[in-house]
Amino acid sequence: MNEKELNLLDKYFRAANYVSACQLYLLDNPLLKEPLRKEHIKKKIVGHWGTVPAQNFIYTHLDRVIKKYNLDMIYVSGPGHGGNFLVANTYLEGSYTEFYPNITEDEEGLKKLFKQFSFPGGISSHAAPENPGSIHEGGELGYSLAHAYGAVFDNPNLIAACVIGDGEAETGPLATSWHSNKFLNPKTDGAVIPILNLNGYKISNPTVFSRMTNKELGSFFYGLGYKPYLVEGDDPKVMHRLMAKTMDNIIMQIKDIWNSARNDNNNKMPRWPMIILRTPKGWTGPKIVDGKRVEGTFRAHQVPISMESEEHLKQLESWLKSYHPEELFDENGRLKEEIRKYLPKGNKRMGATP
Ligand SMILES: Cc1ncc(C[n+]2csc(CCOP(=O)(O)OP(=O)(O)O)c2C)c(N)n1
Repeated sequence: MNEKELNLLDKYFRAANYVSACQLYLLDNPLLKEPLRKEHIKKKIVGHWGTVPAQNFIYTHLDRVIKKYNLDMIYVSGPGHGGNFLVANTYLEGSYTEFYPNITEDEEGLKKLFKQFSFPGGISSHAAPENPGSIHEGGELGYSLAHAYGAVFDNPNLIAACVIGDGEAETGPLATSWHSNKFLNPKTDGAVIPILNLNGYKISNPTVFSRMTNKELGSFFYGLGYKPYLVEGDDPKVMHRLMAKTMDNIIMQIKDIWNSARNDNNNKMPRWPMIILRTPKGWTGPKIVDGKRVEGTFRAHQVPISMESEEHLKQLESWLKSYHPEELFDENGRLKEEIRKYLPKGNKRMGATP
């Protein structure tokens, strides 16, 4: 991947993080053209941040391979409680505005998008059915992987990317769903890419998987019949390279498995690839608030800054500005053309798949 592509990926990732974070907090001043004031902020802030940046990262990289390999792909979000991530990505790719023409792709539209999130008369904080691209709400944890496999049975060209929280992975339904790989027929079914987002916490507790070493995790998933790939780190630039390489590798393997079963009559059960994405909870968010660590801890699960003091207002402003919205949106508040060009078009967008 050359430097230009890396920068574009990172710009899209920053835009998705910005639009996700702003939905939690902002009533007005959507592009931070003015200094942030109290009246720009919602009175009651409700929603999730911890799971959001990793899902934005995943969406960014799925878009990259959808475009590169012309794939039909859907996104299933186990931690659908971070619904602001799905709203952000479908808004940036344009599918949101096609369903909701009042949420325009400009400054006024951004303002409405931010205000409506988890707000009276607005939209749910989860990946609710009215959100384009949502075929799985989250909410009650445990069913993402079963839904993803169900979606690709008898759907031979579809790939379901399924993000599984390490907390969700502790539920009974999810723990048994890993075995669905044994029912997948590469001749007649599509493929699932399970992506375990190992951010270490389930609300206020550490997860069981977070107590396991990478080697143990690798052996565990190998034993379940998968070929696990570890993508671990917290430096976005390094992570973009690692994830892009891993995704390329995985897509090539899926194509090989399909080809071997469909054209060479190979009847052996394949070892399907999966990803273990080990990133800090609330990645790229506030590092320390009120003297306590937030990024990479359980405190990042819901709202990382509670907005009770002047100091919090300054912290929120500097966090949002760290994504540099002025580099991502044009003067009218539309995602810059150079970034839009990078995204899949029409039915290939995950918010618009038939
Ligand atoms: C069956 C079920 N049990 C408990 C909860 C409450 N709950 C909501 S989010 C959450 C933690 C989820 O952790 P994880 O899946 O790792 O997601 P993330 O850390 O990425 O937010 C829990 C326990 C729930 N929604 N559903």
